[in-house]
Amino acid sequence: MTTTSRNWTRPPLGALAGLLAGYAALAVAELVSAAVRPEAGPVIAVGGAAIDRTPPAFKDYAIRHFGTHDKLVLQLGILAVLTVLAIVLGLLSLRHRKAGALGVLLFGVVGGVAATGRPDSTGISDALPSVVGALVGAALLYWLAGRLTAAPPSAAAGADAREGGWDRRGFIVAATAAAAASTGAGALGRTLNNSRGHDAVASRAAVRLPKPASSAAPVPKGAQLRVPGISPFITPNGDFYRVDTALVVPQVDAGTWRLRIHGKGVTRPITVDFHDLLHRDLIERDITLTCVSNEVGGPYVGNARWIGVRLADLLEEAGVRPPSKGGAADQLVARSVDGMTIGTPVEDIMDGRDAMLALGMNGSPLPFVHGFPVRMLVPGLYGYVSACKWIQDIELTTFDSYDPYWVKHDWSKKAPIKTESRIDTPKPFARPRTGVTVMIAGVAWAQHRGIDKVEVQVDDGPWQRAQLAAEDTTDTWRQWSLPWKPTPGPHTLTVRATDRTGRLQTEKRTNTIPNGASGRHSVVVTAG
Ligand SMILES: Nc1nc2c(c(=O)[nH]1)N[C@H]1C(S)=C(S)[C@@H](COP(=O)(O)O)O[C@H]1N2
Ligand SMILES: [Mo]
Repeated sequence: MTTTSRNWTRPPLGALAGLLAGYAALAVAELVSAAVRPEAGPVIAVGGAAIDRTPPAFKDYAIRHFGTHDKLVLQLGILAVLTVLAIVLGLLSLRHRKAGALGVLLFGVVGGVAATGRPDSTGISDALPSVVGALVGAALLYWLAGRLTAAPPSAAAGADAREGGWDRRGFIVAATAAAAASTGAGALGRTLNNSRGHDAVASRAAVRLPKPASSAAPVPKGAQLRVPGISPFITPNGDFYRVDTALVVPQVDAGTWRLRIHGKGVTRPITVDFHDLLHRDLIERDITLTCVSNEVGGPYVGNARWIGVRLADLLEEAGVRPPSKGGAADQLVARSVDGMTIGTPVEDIMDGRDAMLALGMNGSPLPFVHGFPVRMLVPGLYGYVSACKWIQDIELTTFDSYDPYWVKHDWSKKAPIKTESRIDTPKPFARPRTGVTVMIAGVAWAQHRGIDKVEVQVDDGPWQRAQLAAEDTTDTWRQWSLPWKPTPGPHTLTVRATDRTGRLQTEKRTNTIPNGASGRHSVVVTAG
């Protein structure tokens, strides 16, 4: 009787001990990370390390399928794995107390190594949250497992407790106390970590964007077609796609932010602060940004009105010359506060286009997720080779001597945006009414070259010229539309654009890796 009851209760209690130890470890780690850096917490560090090591194809898959939720999915996945491991270690500790505790320590070491190995790591102290958390978790597991295997102190325990052959009272007291203490530590850590962002939030709220010295012309009236379902010409900030490797959105205080420009061919290195930038001559420009991970027909493209400082002006002040004028550096490497590195051709930045350090997006300071306080933008280039968010350092170097982050991950060193077009409406599998005219409409882009023609094909019919919306600038996308009266049954609608260099959007399908997807967008609808 006694043995059955022990066999029945002990494994669940062992699992519970493991879970409590894991919970305590994470809670303590959260608290310690508040003293070190929030980004050094074990889940963030392991998640970040996972992102760094994910093969590009899989990362692309994750971005496509989870979109902006990819990071949430990753963190939930890590927590799920940790939960299983905690249970396993709890069960193990019933038989081998030391092994269970050592197992917890081992995961602390893994977390610590992950944290110090991240590109934004500030040193060995980044290992502390994981290691200290694991020490506490290991000690707790060792103690709890001891209660589960020890005979109860015969004087204090009643007959019931003795029957199971374990210290029921000691376990319950220790478990309850540990759960309460962990919750307290975790909550305190969370609060401290969250309060770190307060200065940054206040500094953003205080920003007043001055009137630009060079304003953008108003968006031409005809640039926005009145077609339901088409992407708005200007993408509101809240709808603008987000792609980056940051599990914790950097919250930079504009008041302490600095940007340094230095490196090869820089005769006068400069450091600017936010106030300096804000009070220079500002330009305002409409620029359509596109991610290299955007599939044909995909959502990772957006158009905004940006305000910033011409990057070429700053580079000239620093004494930089483009390679075509004898400059020594052909690559500009931008570094962000989260350790991202992005490499851009110096020639492109200095060839007269509106490459900028942007401070404003659609009339407000940059949102935190889009790079507050300052990001880079270069019309015509995919984001991963031009659009460094949370920028803090610019180094002039050469393509031969340095590979930035994405290039190390198998993407091309240089990547101009490919001519592309997308059908926004009708949506795939829509059911338009036979014989009733509907609008086929969408957007086309070939930044810095401009869109000259968009054509639509219904099934295997002739290519029909769509009506183009008014052009804002060659750096922005262009809307288009074509009325269509469907005949009954299924139809495939396909779109293709021609850019101002006369180049027709290729029908050849390529992957997003290494330098952007190509091919034509099709939508299948059925008229009934
Ligand atoms: N610091 C930092 N900047 C970054 C990235 C990043 O991961 N980290 N991703 C780049 C990529 S791949 C793109 S497409 C753009 C996306 O900018 P958005 O998120 O504002 O749309 O930012 C670029 N700048
Ligand atoms: Mo991107």
